[in-house]
Amino acid sequence: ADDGYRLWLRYDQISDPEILENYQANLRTIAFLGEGEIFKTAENELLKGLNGLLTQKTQTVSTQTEADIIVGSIGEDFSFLSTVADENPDNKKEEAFIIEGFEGKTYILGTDERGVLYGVFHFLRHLQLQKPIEDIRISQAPKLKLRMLNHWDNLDGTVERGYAGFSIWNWHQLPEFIDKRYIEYARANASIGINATAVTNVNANSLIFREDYLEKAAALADVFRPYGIKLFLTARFSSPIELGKLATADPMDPKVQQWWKEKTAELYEKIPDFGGFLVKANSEGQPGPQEYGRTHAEGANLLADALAPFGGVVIWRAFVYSEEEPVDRAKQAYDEFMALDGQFRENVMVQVKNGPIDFQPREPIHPLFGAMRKTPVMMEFQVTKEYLGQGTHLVGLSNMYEEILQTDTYQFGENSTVAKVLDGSLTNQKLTGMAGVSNIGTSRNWTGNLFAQADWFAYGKMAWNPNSKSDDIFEEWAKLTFGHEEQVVQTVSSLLDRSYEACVKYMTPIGLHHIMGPGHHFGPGPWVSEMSRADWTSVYYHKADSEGLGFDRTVTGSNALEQYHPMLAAKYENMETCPLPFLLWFHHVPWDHELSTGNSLWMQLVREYYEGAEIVSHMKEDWENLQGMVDEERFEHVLMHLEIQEKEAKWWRDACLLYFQQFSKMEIPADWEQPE
Ligand code: GCW
Repeated sequence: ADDGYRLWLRYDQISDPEILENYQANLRTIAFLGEGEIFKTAENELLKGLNGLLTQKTQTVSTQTEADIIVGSIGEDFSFLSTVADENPDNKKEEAFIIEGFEGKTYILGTDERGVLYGVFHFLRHLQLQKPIEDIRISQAPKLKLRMLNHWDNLDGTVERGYAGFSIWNWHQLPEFIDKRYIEYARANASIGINATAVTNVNANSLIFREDYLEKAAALADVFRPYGIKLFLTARFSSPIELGKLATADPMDPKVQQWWKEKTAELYEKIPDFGGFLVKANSEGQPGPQEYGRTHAEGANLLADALAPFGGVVIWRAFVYSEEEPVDRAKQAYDEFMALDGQFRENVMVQVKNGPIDFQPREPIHPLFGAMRKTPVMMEFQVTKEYLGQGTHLVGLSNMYEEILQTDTYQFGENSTVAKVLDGSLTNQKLTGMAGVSNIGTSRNWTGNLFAQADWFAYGKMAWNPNSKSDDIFEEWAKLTFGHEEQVVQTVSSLLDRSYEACVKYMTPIGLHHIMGPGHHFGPGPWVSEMSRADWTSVYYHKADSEGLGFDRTVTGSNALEQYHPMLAAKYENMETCPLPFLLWFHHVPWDHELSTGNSLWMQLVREYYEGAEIVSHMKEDWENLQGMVDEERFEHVLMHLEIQEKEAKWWRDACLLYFQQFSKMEIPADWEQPE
């Protein structure tokens, strides 16, 4: 047993004897026609994978004629393959691959080394999934260029909002000691197409730029490079003061500009393929250009100018909110950034969280998607689950990713989904990308909660192709992780599929948000807290009173709605027609108001809280039925978490309903029909 350490890369022998026999006969020899560090990784991975999946040892041969599998570059030599010959534009993009069966041989070809590596991992998955290889014909290119993880890992080993133990980066022992985990980490990421990582927290420490730390970072970059992964670091805006001993960090000060130029040059000397800086500035107390009366654009451009000669990029986060009491925190990022569109250098990307508040179980899309169009806008998704049960609850995030990515922004006419905005096709952006806040830690299975591995996997898939379907991802992950037994696959997929909606219902149904306990953000806390700032207490967000519940963001309230395209705003602006999942996000609704379901708001709230908790009980029962079909270790691991989740879903339900009942003064009828 490995406690789940192997993730989805479990190359155990193919279980179906017929399929195994077929693979054995057709995959005996490989010709590797290429070279380079990443190509070599692809070679090793393919051999390692095949030697696990098959009983025979795969032989390497030097000529195509002798080979069953040919690994190389897409090019004219292979124009006899339909995937090469056809005018598929994807075949010319960077990092693309094709896999095709032709006259008894299998071809795995890439446009570049990374493409080959991704093709190899895809092919191995194809075999793990026990799919036929005869007529295999796959052609893929990533839709987004930067597919990135953001670690909120501090240099002292703690992880902000991390629920899987401590940071896997052992800064103390780097650069000499290279933990095997770093390699396994790079490999797991490469297997799902992730090509960049920022290893330090956005609440950054300027120490990372000290020479000894740069050596440590360079050692990590060396480990990641053969897997096609670029290293990024987070930059603390005040570093010139803290590290450079300058009196200011003002972006207009020539000494400050010089400091960043020199620091960046030093970085590239140590890490020639360094990706760039990820920055959180003027948000939650972090230093930034506004302290000097400068804008986000002026701050970002300072770093962009330092990086430009080396081809690096600045990723500037739009997650900002001020210390002053805001009218509506949901509006601030749009207000600050829209005015700056067009003022950023070419090598700046703005990274926007999926929703306008902060990684809530469910949020409408962030209004900046599609609105900001002269600047490349990047998605920031959460993979860790700060407000979604953290390391304890089973909540498949893929459905949330899909819901957001498939939402229509209407910014370029109908069907301009967030996915299309991100891939640059609507905005003509050259830089495109997605970031996921990592859920990885020192826990033996990487993510603490075993099912959280599925979120890491799904994130990679969505970054590769934002039009991916969660249902496919769930089934694939289930098979790769737990094998092919039908009931197991069905149950695992269905747990992932039902869990997101269940969580939204037992935590924040009908558009409620940010009613978690203050600070830790785990359990329920809709009541007034002792926190000093108005927007740090839940009552700010739910606005419960004797009249009703919900945050009025229409014209009669904060009018955050006006930040959306009028066609999207029109969907939400009317209380009668606003989709239920967003009703209390945009409206203050009277308790006895009759909703489209025929229930009063109060009864709908009761129903959804009960339904959410009920689904978790069913999930637990379904899992229990797998006893004996899943190895005991993982079976117990998941069961214990589900038991906690069942208890806590009821805690959420009861705490929130009892709290809101003080305002609604309405009963839960004794004879009401509880959801099944
Ligand atoms: O959700 C909030 C978290 C902070 C986090 C911040 C951010 C890294 O509570 O812990 O800080 O978001 O995204 O910057």
